[in-house]
Amino acid sequence: MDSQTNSCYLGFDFSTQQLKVLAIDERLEVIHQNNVLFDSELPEFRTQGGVHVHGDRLTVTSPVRMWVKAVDLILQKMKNNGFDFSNVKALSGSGQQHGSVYWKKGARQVLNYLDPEKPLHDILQDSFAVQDSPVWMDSSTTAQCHNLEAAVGGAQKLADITGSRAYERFTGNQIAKIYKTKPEEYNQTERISLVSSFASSLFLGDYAGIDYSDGSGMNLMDIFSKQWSEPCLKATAPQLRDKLGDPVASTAVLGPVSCYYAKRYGFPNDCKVVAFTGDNPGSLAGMKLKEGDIAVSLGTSDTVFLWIKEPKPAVEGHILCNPVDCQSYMALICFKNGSLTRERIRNERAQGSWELFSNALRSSPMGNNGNIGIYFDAMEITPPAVGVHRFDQHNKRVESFSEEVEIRALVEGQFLAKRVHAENLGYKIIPGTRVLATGGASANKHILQVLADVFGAPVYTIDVANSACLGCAYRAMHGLVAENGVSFTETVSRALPPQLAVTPTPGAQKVYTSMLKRYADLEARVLRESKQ
Ligand code: XUL
Repeated sequence: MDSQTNSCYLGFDFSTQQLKVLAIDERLEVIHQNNVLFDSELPEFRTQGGVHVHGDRLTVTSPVRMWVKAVDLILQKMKNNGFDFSNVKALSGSGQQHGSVYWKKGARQVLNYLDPEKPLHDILQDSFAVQDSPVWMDSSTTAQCHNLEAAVGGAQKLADITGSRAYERFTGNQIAKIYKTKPEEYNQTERISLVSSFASSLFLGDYAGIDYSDGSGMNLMDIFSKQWSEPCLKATAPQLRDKLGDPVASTAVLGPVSCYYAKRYGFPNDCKVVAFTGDNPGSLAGMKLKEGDIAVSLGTSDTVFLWIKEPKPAVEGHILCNPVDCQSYMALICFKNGSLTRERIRNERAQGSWELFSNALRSSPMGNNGNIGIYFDAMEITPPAVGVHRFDQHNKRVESFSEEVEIRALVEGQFLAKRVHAENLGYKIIPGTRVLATGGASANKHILQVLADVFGAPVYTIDVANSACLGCAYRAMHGLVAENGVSFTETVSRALPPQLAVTPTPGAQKVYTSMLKRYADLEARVLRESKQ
């Protein structure tokens, strides 16, 4: 084989519980996978699920040196498994979103001269001003969120700038808390990275810029100008612009890998580091989403990923810069009442049997004769309301539905909600739109049929195991040609396409266009009434 066919690309994922890596070859086939589990393989850091939950139950951190040591370990494991680093043309990666790393004054110098005789965790042991990095599970910054929204003129205003209203886990609010509670450490900080840009800094041997896409999860960046927002910086902490460095395009080649990796592991000297990004943006790349597509993950909570051209930020959901196309955006919407609610209705109305549940879907008509149900067993995120609400064809509240009507009302209601909230953020179904379904319930064709009918688009199923890693291996490959105008979609066109599961039933569009409007009005009514 010539060297061209041996070429490969690495994608890392610094997730909450583990560090993962995956290698693909030129044909986009996965040729190697490895991982390091934080709790069991790095027990000296005493994490549970990769984190420390502090006494107030709200503060959640991870030891930054654990992540550094995980890099030593994963590269060593790859080497022990005979992985040939000399074929790696480019690498990229992702990190859990929102987490922050505080590099101490002088750390850049240390990064620039990494001694290949030593492991990273020895070299960098004194390089952090804050040892315990706040992560996305932290929800201790409510005061900082109020302060930020007030400073810029309210929640919608903040969303108009940064793509999201203030969220406790978002990095700006975490930085504001560090500044308030650890002013000395803040002053000692030379550079603040996200988990993703911290990870790319390790490979680059220099501070790596925060990419536009993960940078959109900070409540600090103007997602339209792709620059830090002065009013947000000002409301957060002093000298923040210098500590953050300039944001970079998500597709950018940051430079060659540090010679540390060439000498210690045998990477080629010209192996490129492509900007790292957040894990959700990484997954969007791994799912090979295209303009107009929508990915629906049907799990404990249901998550929707969208590719959007003209976003309309709102006080619900998140708009992020798109990680594979700088002209576009992506949106993330989380619905709390997913499979637990589907299982409750299956247990109560279909004797616990998915078969009976599916039979009910098959034998009931599209549009459910005008009956609509909203099932928020737990306080919903999108929208923030709770309770079970049933309406008949005249929008009149009713106490109960028959078994068959209830089952269809639940599934239709869940999918109508997804479409309504996606469209609220600027999503448009276009010719060629695909719905990509993943997660437990995506195995049920009858549920997928309702999904196809409500969206009026074909539904494909995809396997998203390690999608963030895979997406970043694709991004590494794309980074090398992005400057020449080659699109990400073109780069991944050789990968296996998703499986077509179902197509919309004729007549579906007519039924659901009017139902969508009714659903939106009824949901707004539920929200209004719940606030009274
Ligand atoms: C997204 C979020 C999580 C983390 C998990 O806003 O907080 O999905 O990215 O790794």
